[in-house]
Amino acid sequence: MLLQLTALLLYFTSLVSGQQQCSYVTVATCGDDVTVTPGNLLSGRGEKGDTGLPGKMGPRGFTGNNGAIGPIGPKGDTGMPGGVGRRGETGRQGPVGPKGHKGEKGEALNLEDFNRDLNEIRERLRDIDNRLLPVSCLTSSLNGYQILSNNKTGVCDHKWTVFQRRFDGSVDFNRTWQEYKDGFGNMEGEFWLGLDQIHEMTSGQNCKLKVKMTGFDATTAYAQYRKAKSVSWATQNKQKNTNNVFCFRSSFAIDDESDNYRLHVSGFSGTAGDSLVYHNGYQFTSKDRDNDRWNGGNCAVRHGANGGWWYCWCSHSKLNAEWGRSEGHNRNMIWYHWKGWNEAIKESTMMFKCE
Ligand SMILES: [Ca+2]
Repeated sequence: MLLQLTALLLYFTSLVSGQQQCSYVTVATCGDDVTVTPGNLLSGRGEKGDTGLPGKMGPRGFTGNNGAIGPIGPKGDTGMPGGVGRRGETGRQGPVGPKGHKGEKGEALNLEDFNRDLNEIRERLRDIDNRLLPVSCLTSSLNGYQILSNNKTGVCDHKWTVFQRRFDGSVDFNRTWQEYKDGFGNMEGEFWLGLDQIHEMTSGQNCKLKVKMTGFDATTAYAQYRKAKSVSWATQNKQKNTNNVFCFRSSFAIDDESDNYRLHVSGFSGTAGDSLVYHNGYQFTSKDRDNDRWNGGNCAVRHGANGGWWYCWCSHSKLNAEWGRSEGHNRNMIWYHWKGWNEAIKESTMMFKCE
């Protein structure tokens, strides 16, 4: 301020001294920039000056404090399950359960239903029995009388099927055709099995025949018929076709009733001699059915009661004749090649075995 007053004093001094060639004077500044024009000085206060330039930027502030700790993060995933624990021990046995309830009162028995059920059970048992039964004596392990399958019966003797047995005359063999066809007698004693069954059990099979005999003198003999091994099949068939000789695979068989149970037997061996081959190829004859070759009458009644047999004219053997010690020519049971015409046979067993 002192300086500004000095300048003003100088200016007025110059004016007083006559120095007016300058229209203005620059007043020296004393800190603030002040422009002084002569006009202002001369005619009053001047206009306000322009705003000065902004000052320099202040220094950078201090670094702020650290921020607060953030919130807690989300929960992690659940871990994998652990391994299976060891098996526990078996528990002890539980106590016995309580007693059951009392049953209901039964209904009255219906006899009709009961009988029907019983018959059904019987049928089933019969069916089972039948399947368990042996087909023939060959498949049976037993000896003596027995029931075979398919409604057949048999008397077995070590795999042989017995179809005729005599030893004491307790059964009458002077029988009709029908009786010889069906069979008769006591299977535990003397009997004839029956022509139908003999046919059925030997038909189409390879069967052999055995005849066992005992005399009244207690001597024994047998005759057996089985296929001769020396005769080939071709030879047998040739004989059958050309010579009308019955050569079958079986050495023993009988045809059915339509051919009157014709006998086929061959291949003898044994101790009794062959008194049956004479009858080979002939039909069966009974006292009421004459199929023999004797034109003079019926061989079944020629020398007394001869019983049924495969007579020709008439016989070399007749084991179904009246039982008893012989009392004349060709009477009673005869096997000519062993005991001749006048000595009867006491016991006979005829049986076959088919394989
Ligand atoms: Ca005759």
